[in-house]
Amino acid sequence: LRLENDMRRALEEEEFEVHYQPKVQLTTGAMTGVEALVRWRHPERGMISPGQFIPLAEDTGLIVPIGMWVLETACRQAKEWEALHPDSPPLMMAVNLSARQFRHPSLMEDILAALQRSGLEPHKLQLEVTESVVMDNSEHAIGVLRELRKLGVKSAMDDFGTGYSSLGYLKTLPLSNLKVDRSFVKGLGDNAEDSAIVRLVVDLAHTLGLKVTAEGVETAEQVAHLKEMGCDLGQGFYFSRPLASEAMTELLEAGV
Ligand code: G
Ligand code: G
Ligand code: MN
Ligand code: NA
Repeated sequence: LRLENDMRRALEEEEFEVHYQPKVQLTTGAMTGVEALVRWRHPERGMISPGQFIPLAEDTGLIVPIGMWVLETACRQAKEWEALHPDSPPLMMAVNLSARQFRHPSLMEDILAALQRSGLEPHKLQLEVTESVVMDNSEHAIGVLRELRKLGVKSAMDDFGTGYSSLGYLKTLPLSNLKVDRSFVKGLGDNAEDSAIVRLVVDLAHTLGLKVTAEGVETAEQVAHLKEMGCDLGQGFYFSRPLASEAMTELLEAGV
């Protein structure tokens, strides 16, 4: 209860921060996007990770205003970084949407508002939703994804392989990217099952016309396997941990 009350105040007190983790094109090594990851700098408890407070924010509904703040902050940041990243391809800003945000009636309005207020072009924004969210309420989910596509906003299925996707249903979803869950990436090379699963997801995604991102990439060996499989993008500690905005700005200024 204490944490819940603290969270209600945290937005006004500006205790939330957004950190950014690079996504790297595996063939070139170029950073082509970042994922926005919220952090809470609590005045007494220090940094609280989203794993600890997002579930509570989801239960209380506070995820809607917090998520809106993250979205707008990330869009403004992406607009600011555009100038530092003039080479093609453009830098894609990915933002996570939780189940409650995805179902909220004001979602499309909120996204449009964030794009308009920041001036970010819709095709430079990608929204990451988990498998269970998209598979949960199919009619609604398809409707939202269609509207996003109409707007030009990209969408990714996060943590793919951990839920229960119907492959037939996946075919009908207007997505642009699949993110292979890090639990499968972890075993690449050592574990025949994990390697087979990742290869399958890469081939499936490409057959469906989607790009694939491997999450949780930690070793050069994993990168080699992913390249051999034709995986498009990698994200993980091997490339970079999530960085505060100042650190990411330095990285972009250095021309990475
Ligand atoms: O950064 P970390 O590994 O602690 O993130 C834990 C979980 O919190 C991840 O599943 C991530 O997707 C989620 N998360 C991080 N930032 C956000 C956010 O801004 N909104 C939502 N809904 N989830 C987030
Ligand atoms: O569920 P989601 O994929 O959105 O979770 C993103 C979280 O994963 C980030 O908060 C980040 O801290 C964590 N993460 C990013 N890269 C790695 C990695 O290479 N290994 C592990 N174990 N976690 C990672
Ligand atoms: Mn994510
Ligand atoms: Na993820």
